[in-house]
Amino acid sequence: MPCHVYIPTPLFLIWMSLPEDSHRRIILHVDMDYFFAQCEERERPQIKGKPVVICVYSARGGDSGAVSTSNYEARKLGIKAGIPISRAKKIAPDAVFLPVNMELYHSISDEVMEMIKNHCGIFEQESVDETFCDITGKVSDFEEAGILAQRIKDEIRQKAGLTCSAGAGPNKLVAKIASDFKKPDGLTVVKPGEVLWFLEPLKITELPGVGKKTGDRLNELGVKTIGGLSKLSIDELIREFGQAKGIWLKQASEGIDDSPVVEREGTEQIGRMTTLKTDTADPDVIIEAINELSGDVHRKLEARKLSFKSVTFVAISTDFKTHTRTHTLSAVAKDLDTIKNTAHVLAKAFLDENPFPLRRVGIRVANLEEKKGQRTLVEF
Ligand code: DGT
Ligand code: CA
Ligand code: CA
Repeated sequence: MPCHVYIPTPLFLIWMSLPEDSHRRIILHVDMDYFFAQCEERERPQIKGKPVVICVYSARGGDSGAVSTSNYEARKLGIKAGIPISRAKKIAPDAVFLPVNMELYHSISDEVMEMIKNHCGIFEQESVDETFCDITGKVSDFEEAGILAQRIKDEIRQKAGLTCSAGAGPNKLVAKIASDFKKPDGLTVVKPGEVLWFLEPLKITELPGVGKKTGDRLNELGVKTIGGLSKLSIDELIREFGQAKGIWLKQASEGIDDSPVVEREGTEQIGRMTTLKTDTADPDVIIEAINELSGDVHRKLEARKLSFKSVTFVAISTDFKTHTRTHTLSAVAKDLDTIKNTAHVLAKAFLDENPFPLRRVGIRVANLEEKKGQRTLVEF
């Protein structure tokens, strides 16, 4: 027969529970809003307010291909990632349709990720527009996590002119779901004690890793929400989905996730771009811009103790077309002069061939390695 006896918690028990608390993590996830489309809006302010659709055209020509993403004006009309371009054009013939420009999105991504990284402890970029940060060592509680997240959002808005959505939680799983909770321009902080309450009403497909197949099977079992999923027994889940997935689903439904935020070294490239004060084909103006950009890129390399093996000059002409010229060195290098001099040669060669005005220029270094290169000579 169970008997309930009130036992006041002795002080030493509260003290004993502290070491466990100190293992608590505070994880932040930042995801840029309608990223490709927002980058295009920043580049062309005149299209803001209109539906904007970013298209991946297939090799078949015409309008064959799919929508990569769209801004919120286009989403309201039903134009979403993955639908055929031809369908999007039927829905909104007057929308702004643009081809993907990865060069632009990567350079803006570098710009934003650098800002976030400067605020974070451990930083793990997950894709072109999102990142995890372990900020346990940077803030003392979830209140402060919210303040830090707001500061990062403000900086991205002021310096890059872009909005993003952020989520903070006790692990990566909860932080990621939280960043998606209010979009666009959202900020959601989920404290450890609120995790179950937060997850309970959400659709199972909100769990990253639950795709259509698992979602459909769970629906057949009568499960629609994460709360509903948490009520299935571990045995039932293992029977349905196998050992590994069954255990994962059980834990995820309870907001449990121990995966660490892991710094990824040697991201493939580091780049910087700038918009020229006026559209120009003047080599002197372009060389001056290159010198400034090279300095920025070099500082980023130094900060991460990386060397590089290739240098790219990027030019965006007034018709928004992106042109690139790359040179691969015969050995890794790490110095500013190699970046600058290589970029000068590439830019001059490009301008000789293409004497039209440029709107934006950029520098990118790639094939990054942990620093060991000593070369200072430019080789062509
Ligand atoms: P959001 O985060 O809901 O405000 O909107 P997005 O557009 O940022 O969506 P997200 O975070 O899933 O994806 C980031 C970028 O990745 C997006 O701007 C375009 C690209 N992307 C997303 N889904 C697809 C897709 O199905 N196909 C292609 N080609 N690109 C995609
Ligand atoms: Ca996004
Ligand atoms: Ca994303």
